[in-house]
Amino acid sequence: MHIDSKIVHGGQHPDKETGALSPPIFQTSTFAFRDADHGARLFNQEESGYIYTRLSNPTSDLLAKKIALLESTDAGVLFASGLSAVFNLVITVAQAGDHVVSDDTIYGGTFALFKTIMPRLGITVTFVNTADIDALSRAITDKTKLIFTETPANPTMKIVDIAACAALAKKNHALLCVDNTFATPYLQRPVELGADIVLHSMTKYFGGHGDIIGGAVVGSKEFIHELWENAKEIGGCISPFNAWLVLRGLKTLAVRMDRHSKSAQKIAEYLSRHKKVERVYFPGLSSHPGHDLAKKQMSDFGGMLGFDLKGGKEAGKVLMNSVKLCILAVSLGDVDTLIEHPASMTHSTYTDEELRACGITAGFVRLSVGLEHVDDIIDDLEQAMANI
Ligand code: LCS
Repeated sequence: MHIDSKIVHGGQHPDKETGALSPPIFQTSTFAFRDADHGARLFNQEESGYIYTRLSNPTSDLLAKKIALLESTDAGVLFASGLSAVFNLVITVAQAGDHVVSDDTIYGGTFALFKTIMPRLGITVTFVNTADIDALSRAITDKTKLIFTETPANPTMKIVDIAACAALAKKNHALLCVDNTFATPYLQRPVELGADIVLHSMTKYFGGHGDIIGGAVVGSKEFIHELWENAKEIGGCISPFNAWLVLRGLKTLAVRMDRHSKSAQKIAEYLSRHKKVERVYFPGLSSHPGHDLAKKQMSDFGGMLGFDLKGGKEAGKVLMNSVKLCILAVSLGDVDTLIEHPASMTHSTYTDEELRACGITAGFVRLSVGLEHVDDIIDDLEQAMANI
């Protein structure tokens, strides 16, 4: 089956009893036991079944299985947010005394979690450019349990060679986790390239409509069981209703990603011709350093892009304050085009030096290209550019 068809049908069937095409929402906190022994057997994991929604829920399970299927792996656990997914992942793979290598260009919230929270738990994190395989190799120690990377990276759209990172992880008995939020499995499937674990902020393209927060981790059955054992005690489960909204949003992922990608390509080309623009960051441009690699490991380039204006930060502010159709907001992957300033917003957890080191300039503007008519988005940017 093609990925488009898996996105529609994968893991889902009309309800056996009623024929309902849309899956029911099991909006319940708890599940009745048949008798006391049944309850005890479920708690003892001698029999499978539902106990309490923090542990598992049929609506969430359906979505977790579907994401695992789309990512060509076995199973998954869902969380209340993408960041909760990252936290649970790391504390499952690493304990006090262990080491994690993370890419230096990642979502600012993940960066803060790695920089400030993990060391408090005795887990040290080294930040490195994982696109530089020699640098990555040098950062790995005998305590390294996890390599964590995003590709395309938030917000610079840096492309990381997943297969090369996977080979290095294997050689060093560490696990490779790829945050696949920007690409989605429609455009890129890290497990097929050798990654062990895939993480998603479902808040973005999976939900697709800007109305939920959620996270997912998928991987091998054994790893996911271990993750679940921790997750149920930590308690950051997704709500059944949010899982259902993601199930609904996911159905249109393929058509949305096609449209996001096509419009982003056209906008990136428009921006790169613009006299007020210094540089455009979009892997679909042949000038992007990761263009060839992106062509190899992705089927299209996605809907995210960034750009520097010649007038730097002040020009960026004028632009963001002048847009009328685009919305000045963080988050991404929504129906609406969103514009934001990473250095003062999503990546304000980075110091100026850290921003410089990973190439996020003071004036960098990030655009999450939505599903409006592309010419209307360009017209809006054009009228805003006139104010600079
Ligand atoms: N991973 C990536 C690549 C992200 O972009 C985000 C959030 C997360 C994980 C965390 O997921 P959450 O907890 O928000 O569901 N990125 C955001 C951004 O760029 N703007 O606002 C949130």
